[in-house]
Amino acid sequence: MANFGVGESLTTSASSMWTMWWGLVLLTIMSFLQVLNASDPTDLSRCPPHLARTRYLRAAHDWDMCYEFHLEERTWRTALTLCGRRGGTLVTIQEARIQSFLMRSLVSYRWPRNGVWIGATDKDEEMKWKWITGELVSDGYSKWGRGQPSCGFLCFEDCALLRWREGGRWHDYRCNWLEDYSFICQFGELKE
Ligand SMILES: [Ca+2]
Repeated sequence: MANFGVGESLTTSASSMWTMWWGLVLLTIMSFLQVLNASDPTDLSRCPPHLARTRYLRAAHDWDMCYEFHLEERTWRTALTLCGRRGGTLVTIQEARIQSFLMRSLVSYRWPRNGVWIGATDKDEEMKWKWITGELVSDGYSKWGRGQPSCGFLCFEDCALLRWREGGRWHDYRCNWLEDYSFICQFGELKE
């Protein structure tokens, strides 16, 4: 009888170990899927509803932003206005992870344009570059190309352009005059 009791409890503990093991496997798979989902740029569920759900819209859930990539080429000022009309703004890149996200996206699109307008300008005060959301570029991340930005003769170049085939380095360009490039708008993700 005693032996039977031991055998039974052994069987019970083996099956509960088995259950635990499967439980762990399941938990691991679920948390892995959760991580995948949390970083999935094609999950557009929290992007503002008026934005078209095309492959040119991507979401960065880690910092709650949606990015709309525009192939059409405009001046910096027009691009700024177009983003604003849609309730967003030209993209701001205050952190390295934002630059990496944008670069990964441009690579995945095989973006056919080299120049992409970003939302930095020194039009208010020469060589004092600011994001259009107000922060000074010099206070945070930046990725200027060699010798950029510059203020040569008359300092006409007041707007920032990302050249993605140059490792995503930034250059200063004229905001308005015969300078048409693609651009990226950004929009805050809606709260869950
Ligand atoms: Ca300037």
